[in-house]
Amino acid sequence: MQLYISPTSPYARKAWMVVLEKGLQDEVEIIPVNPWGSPPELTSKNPLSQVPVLVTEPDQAIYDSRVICAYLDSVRDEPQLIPRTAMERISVLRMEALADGMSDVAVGVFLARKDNGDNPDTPAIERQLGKIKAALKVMESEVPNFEGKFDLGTIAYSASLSYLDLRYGELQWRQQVPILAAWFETIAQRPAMSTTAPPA
Ligand SMILES: N[C@@H](CCC(=O)N[C@@H](CS)C(=O)NCC(=O)O)C(=O)O
Repeated sequence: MQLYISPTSPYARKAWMVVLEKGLQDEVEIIPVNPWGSPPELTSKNPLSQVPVLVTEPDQAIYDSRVICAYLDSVRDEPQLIPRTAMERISVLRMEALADGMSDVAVGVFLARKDNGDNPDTPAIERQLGKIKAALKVMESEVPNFEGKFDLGTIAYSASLSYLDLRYGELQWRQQVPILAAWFETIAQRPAMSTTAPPA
């Protein structure tokens, strides 16, 4: 299999972390591309020109990151990153939705600020930034439930928080949510986190 990624994409990082946590690294080749340049090798597989894309067979490409993670979790049983029982499964998928939603906002604001040049943030951008703060608070309130758990929900939280470190240093998110920050420090020690870190 081949996983097309961009080193800065939080969605691609989530999928790559799942590859590593599932022990599939020898079966998945990681291929970096620049999705913003709409390279034919990517658009031929995903008309949206977005990463990640997982190619499972010569003519079989899977996207987006949620579908890829669900597929990878089904390739082998252990470790189970998406629980099989209904309510636990929904809880993990809801965490993934919150993390991806925070990434959607963060990536969107990063692009909007580029368009906005040196002008102050517009009210629309400020509203979006408020969503990041609200999402962080919800994530923090859930830390007591994690109890050493490492599943697709916590992988998704890790990937999205790492994107804040990459693009939003000025937000100083750790100061707003110290319990979440302390949890994240323990997660940051995992090899899947260091292997997928974007180049400095
Ligand atoms: N919902 C998608 C979002 C993927 C996404 O937005 N990827 C960005 C990189 S962070 C991308 O490839 N953007 C290029 C573009 O939209 O042209 C997923 O979860 O995979």
